[in-house]
Parts: sequence; structure tokens; C-alpha cells
Amino acid sequence: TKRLKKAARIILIGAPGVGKGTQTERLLARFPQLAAISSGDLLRENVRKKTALGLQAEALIQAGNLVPDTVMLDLISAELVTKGWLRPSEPTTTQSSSASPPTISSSSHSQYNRPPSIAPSASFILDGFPRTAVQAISLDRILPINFVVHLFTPPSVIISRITKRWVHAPSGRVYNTDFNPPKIAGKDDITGEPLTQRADDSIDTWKQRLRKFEDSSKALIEHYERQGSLWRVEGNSSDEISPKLFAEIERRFA
Ligand code: G5P
Ligand code: MG
Repeated sequence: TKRLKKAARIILIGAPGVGKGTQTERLLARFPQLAAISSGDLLRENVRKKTALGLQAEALIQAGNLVPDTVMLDLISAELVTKGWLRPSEPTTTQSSSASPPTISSSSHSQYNRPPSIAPSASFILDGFPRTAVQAISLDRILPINFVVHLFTPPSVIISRITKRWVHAPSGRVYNTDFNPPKIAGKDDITGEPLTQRADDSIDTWKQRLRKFEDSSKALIEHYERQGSLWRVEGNSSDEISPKLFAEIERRFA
């Protein structure tokens, strides 16, 4: 493991199945100071718990479409406060997002009287958020990101992974029957609980998710390119990408 000297506020951008979750798990193991939020895992938790947000997001996710920006901003900003990475500057009524997730109708940041401040030492990874330029611009106002990783693997390589994915939903741990199978088939390595497949992991839905990614990521990537925080890494496998990513984070933050 490695210690980071500077606060690393990292986001991962990449096509569905490129390995954002896989790299996040590996980064957490390598850099113990990091913690992570996965926007997809947070949404799926809301779907499982049948919250108001989950009930309304479910059909969008299942069809491979994006959840509206305002909903995502409410969900993520509440989670950032819960994790202690954002300090609301006024007393707020914000509660833990899992105890009381924002509803789909609430407007962005309505709970704050003025912009919140950053916990200066927080080092973290956001996996899957922001995913549109609108989300990125809103995040800039509350929590500036200092390292944007664009993961690239050709879609023709990714497609073969998708239907082989199994997940431990409560933790977000990701398996693949080819690439990293669980020790016991169908069971999570840590808890022994059953693994499930994602409702959006059919080939057709993956293709729609890919289209949505291609539509929304151009402006997103350009936004961070202008800020000078973008770093692109390419490879046909996660094993090829991880060492490059580790080295770059060490170069910038260790
Ligand atoms: P998610 O959950 O963010 P996606 O579609 O962006 O979903 P996904 O599918 O979770 O991304 P990933 O995390 O990039 O992919 O990939 P992964 O899970 O690590 O790897 C995929 C599989 O390949 C796994 O089985 C893994 O073990 C295997 N694998 C990894 N590396 C290799 C390798 O080198 N070789 C092989 N053979 N296999 C490998 O978002 C879901 C939905 O939520 C909504 C949207 O509806 C979205 O579609 N959403 C948002 N909507 C609006 N704004 C946002 N910010 C949103 N965030 C989520
Ligand atoms: Mg993922």
C-alpha cells in the first residue's frame, strides 16, 4: 500500500463495462486513504430499498438511459455530506442518503443556504459521476476535482464481458465468470452471500448504455480537458491499465 501526501479528488469516466468498478476496488486496496462513491451502486441501492428515487429511476436504468441531472446532483451531494467530504456551511436538515435519500422531485442543492465547503484533506474516487457536462459544472461549484481519469477499452473488447458479470449488490463487489470468478461459484468471497446479475446487463441494454455514454461524454471530457485535469489511459484489459493508473496517482499525489 502507498500513502498519498496530497488530497486526491478523483473521478473515473468510461464506457459501460470498461472497468470503473474494477479499478476503484484496486485503488482502494492500494491507497488506504481513498474511499469511493459509485453512482450506479447508490442508484441500485435506492432501487432495492424501493425509495421514491429508486422507484422512479428503476425504469430509466433498466432501459439503459440516464437518470436526470438534478436527481443525480441531489443524490451525490447528500452522499458527499454523509461521507464528510463536503461540509454544509449552514446547519442543514441533510441526513444520511441511505436513511433518507432525496426524492426525485427535490431541486438541486435546495437544502443548502450557501455553497458548502470542502473537507480539505478528503481523498476519494467518484465512479460514474459526473457523467454529463451539466453534472460536472455543478460539481465544480461544490467540490473541485483535481484528477479526471478517462478509461478507454474498445467496445468490441468490452462486449464479451458484460453478460459474464456477477455482483454482490450490498457491497458493489464485481466478479466475472471468466476474468475474476468468485472462489465459490455464485457466492461473494467476503460474506458468502449470493451474487446476482444486473437488470441492465443484457447485450441490448448495454448497447443503449454505450450510446448514452457516447452522447454525453464528449462535452464532459471537453470540459475537463479545458480545466487541464484530464488524463486518458487505454488498454484491452484492466490488468494492463491498473499499473499505469497507480503510477500516475503516485506521481501526482504521493
Ligand atoms: P453504472 O453502474 O455506473 P456503467 O454502465 O457506467 O454503470 P458499469 O457497467 O458499472 O458501468 P464498469 O464499472 O466500468 O461498468 O465495469 P466493471 O464492473 O469494473 O467491469 C465490467 C465487467 O468486466 C465485470 O464483470 C468485471 O469483472 C469484468 N472485467 C473488468 N476488467 C476486465 C478485463 O480486463 N477482462 C475481462 N475479461 N473482464 C474484465 O450506471 C448504471 C446506470 O445508472 C445510471 C444510468 O442509468 C446508468 O446506465 N447512472 C447515471 N445516470 C445519470 N448520471 C449519472 N452520473 C449516473 N450514474 C449512473
Ligand atoms: Mg460499475
